[in-house]
Parts: sequence; C-alpha cells; structure tokens
Amino acid sequence: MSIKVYGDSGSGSLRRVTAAAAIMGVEIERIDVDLFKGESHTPEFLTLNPHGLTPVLQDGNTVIWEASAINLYLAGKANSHLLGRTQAEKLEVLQWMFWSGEQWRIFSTLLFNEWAGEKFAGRSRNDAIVELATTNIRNAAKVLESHLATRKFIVGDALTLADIDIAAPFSQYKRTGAPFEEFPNLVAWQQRLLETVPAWKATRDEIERRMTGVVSAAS
Ligand SMILES: N[C@@H](CCC(=O)N[C@@H](CS)C(=O)NCC(=O)O)C(=O)O
Repeated sequence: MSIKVYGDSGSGSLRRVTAAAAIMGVEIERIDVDLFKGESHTPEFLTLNPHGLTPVLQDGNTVIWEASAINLYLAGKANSHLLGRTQAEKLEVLQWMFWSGEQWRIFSTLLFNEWAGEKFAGRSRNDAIVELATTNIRNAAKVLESHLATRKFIVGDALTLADIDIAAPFSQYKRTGAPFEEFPNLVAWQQRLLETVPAWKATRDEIERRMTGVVSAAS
C-alpha cells in the first residue's frame, strides 16, 4: 500500500515533506488538494485533518498532519540521517524544528496570509499584522544569522530536517516580503541548499510554477 501525501504543489509546508521524502528515497503518492479552491475544507478532507490544513500523510490507518511530524515519521521509517547522526544531534534537530514552528515559520505564514488575502480575496493587508510578523522575523533571523556564521548547516555538518523546516519560508518570501535578504549568512545558507540538494531546488521550481499559474489566473 502506498504512502499518500495530500497537499498543493504551491505550498511551502508540502515542500518540506516532498523534499524530505525525495532526499530519503521514500516513495510517496501525491494527492493534489487545490488550496486556492478551498479543497482542504471539504467535509471529506476535514475527516483527515480537522484544521483544514495540508500536508496530510496517510499510510494505511496512520494519518498524520503537521509537516514536521510527517517528516519525523518518514525519517524514522527510513532510518535516515536527516534525523541527525548522534543522540546529541537528534536532540538538536528537534530543538530547531520546535523553534522553527514556534518562533520562525509562523510569522512568514502570517505574511503569506496577508499577501494571499489581498491577491485572491480582495482584502487589504492588515498593517499591524505585517509589522508584528516582520519584527518577529527580524528578531529570529538575527539568531539564525549568528548561528550560521560558522556553520554550513543548522545542525552538525550535513543536511537535517532542521534545515528543511527552517528553510521553508524562503519558498514564498519574494511574495510575502519577509526581510531575509538583510541577513547574508541566511541567504548564503539558502543558496547552498539550492545548489547542493537537488530536491530542494526541484521543489522550489515546482512552487514557482504553481504560484505563477494561480497568480496569473487571478489577475
Ligand atoms: N503547521 C502546519 C502548517 C500547515 C499550513 O499552514 N498549510 C497551508 C499550506 S502551506 C494550508 O494547508 N492552508 C490551507 C488553508 O489555510 O485553508 C504544518 O507545518 O504542516
């Protein structure tokens, strides 16, 4: 039985899973959910994830939502080094994954939602949300900038799930206006991932194709 992963190819959260699966050589069956048509809010989809969010993994009777949890599940199955190579590294990877969810990605999601609301729903941006998100991104980016001054990857000397989680907001930053380009070490690390991890580049390109299509359909 195949491992199904539901999501929209324009989604940075789905990208975390499709990139990790490709890197680990785990075969998945992609099930397209068009977020721009609200397909994650149908009664059927809500039985998979009551939050109406993607990605969702279905492996037989196992259903998991939250991309980080999905990646931990896949990496556990594959016994992958993306989890970290030693016990100390594994804990550090988890530390950065939790940090990424609570202190980092959420603010880019807020910016994306403001951009998408304006672009697709005709709502004006809420300046207070944009300012709060941008300030928090700058504060967190300063920590990353200093962490990456002496490192090629977030943990140890190789790619882990921590890089994938933290790099995901780069998927939309040219649309959201997240101020990543103020941080040269962060930009260099992102560029290094694009140049050395083929799945990271391929999934970036997939997002760009999808987003170009939905934006041009809406204009
Ligand atoms: N914390 C969740 C975030 C998931 C999320 O925000 N997914 C977006 C796409 S990137 C989504 O499905 N949005 C659909 C909606 O808001 O209706 C994760 O990491 O998986």
